[in-house]
Amino acid sequence: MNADQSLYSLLHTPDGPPAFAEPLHVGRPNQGDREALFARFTQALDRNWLSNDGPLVREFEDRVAAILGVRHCVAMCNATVALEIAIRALGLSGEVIVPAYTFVATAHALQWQEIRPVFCDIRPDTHNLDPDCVERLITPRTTAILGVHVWGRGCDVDRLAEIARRRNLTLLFDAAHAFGCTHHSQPIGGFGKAEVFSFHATKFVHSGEGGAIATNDDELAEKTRFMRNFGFAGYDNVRYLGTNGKMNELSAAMGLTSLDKMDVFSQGNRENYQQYRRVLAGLPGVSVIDYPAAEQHNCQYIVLDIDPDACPLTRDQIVWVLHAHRVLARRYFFPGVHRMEPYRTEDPRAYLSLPVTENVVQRVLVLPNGSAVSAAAIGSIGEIFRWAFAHAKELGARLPASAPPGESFAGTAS
Ligand code: T4K
Repeated sequence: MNADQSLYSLLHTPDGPPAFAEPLHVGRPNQGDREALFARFTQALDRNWLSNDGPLVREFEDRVAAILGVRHCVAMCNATVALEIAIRALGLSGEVIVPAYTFVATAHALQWQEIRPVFCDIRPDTHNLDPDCVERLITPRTTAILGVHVWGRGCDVDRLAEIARRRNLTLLFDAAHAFGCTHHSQPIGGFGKAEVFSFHATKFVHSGEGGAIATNDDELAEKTRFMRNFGFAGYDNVRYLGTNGKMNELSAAMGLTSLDKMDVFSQGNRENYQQYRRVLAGLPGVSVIDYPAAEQHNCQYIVLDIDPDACPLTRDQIVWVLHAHRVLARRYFFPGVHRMEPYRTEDPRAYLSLPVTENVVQRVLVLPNGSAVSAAAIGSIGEIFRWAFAHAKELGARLPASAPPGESFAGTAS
């Protein structure tokens, strides 16, 4: 859908240009100290050792394991490959229960290995797996439950662990969002058989591209170390089917430099989170999801819940307005993994058993956060919201109620 010029002048407050000269992205990397980064690059270059279990990767693993309070951290090239390796090393097969409300990589890591992801509904208050639904989906082919700590808020770990124990299933977690977060005051990382983290550029702590398996299981750690290196257990000795999942030294340098600033990033994120709550307070139908006060949290994601019964604009109309101002808000994880290929073709009726997921994907809006986002920028975003809500009648009549797909959407607005 193309919006005409007058529509865009209508969107710009107050009749002026977009609020931001440059796009404000969800997922701009948190930047660590450049001198420290370049010093580590120099070390790696001086050593002439750039990959294959190098000293910076080892240091990164040791520091991550210490932060998570686990026996082992096995660093990988990204979280998707780390998930694939964990799934294979754990010997999963048949069916694995996963949320449909997640980034598509969670399901792909299973399907890639011809394991069927069985999509499970979530709880509206946590956006995480609903244990009652999990229980209903178990069949004789089920081998595991793969929970996702969405937005870094812990799954109902206790109930999932109880179900897994009682039904003899493996429990593992996709903790891509949850580095630096606790659940019941324990660091996320030590739950289930293994937890997988992402250190992608958009994550709270990042190594450009990167991921890791955290586990307290010695055997699993050893096996996944071999598997990330083609299965080699020394020269000429291949012990397992393997792949190339290695983290390289330059990524580890970036990861270590990011870890150095972890506390600064989380403090900045938390201040931004509180600032967002202040500037959006009182807008009808708009709430910023809570992070439990009793837990540590990285606050990397600013997640809005837009209540269609109370908000004068649809969630997607708000996206139109924000994109027109170059605030590239995201509808994570629209439209739900069950509506993406190949899953949609395999089970076109999956949505019927996912009512909460179906509802949540229509309501969620993620706003920019991280060290690239200033308090002043958040103030301007608040003004855009207030202006749009004050003109909701006119905007609501002119803007399409739903958004066109990603590419053209972002393209039109920039
Ligand atoms: N499980 C879960 C639950 C996950 O959320 C993810 C990844 C994974 C598993 C897999 O982890 P990895 O294999 O990636 O380690 C982004 C991230 O790429 C993805 O890592 C993340 N989750 C997901 C939630 O968000 P996209 O496709 O939505 O956005 P992307 O990568 O195009 O980046 C978003 C925006 O960030 C860009 O529009 C611009 C900005 N950006 C991005 C990069 C990479 C920058 O400004 N600079 C940059 O360097 O997936």
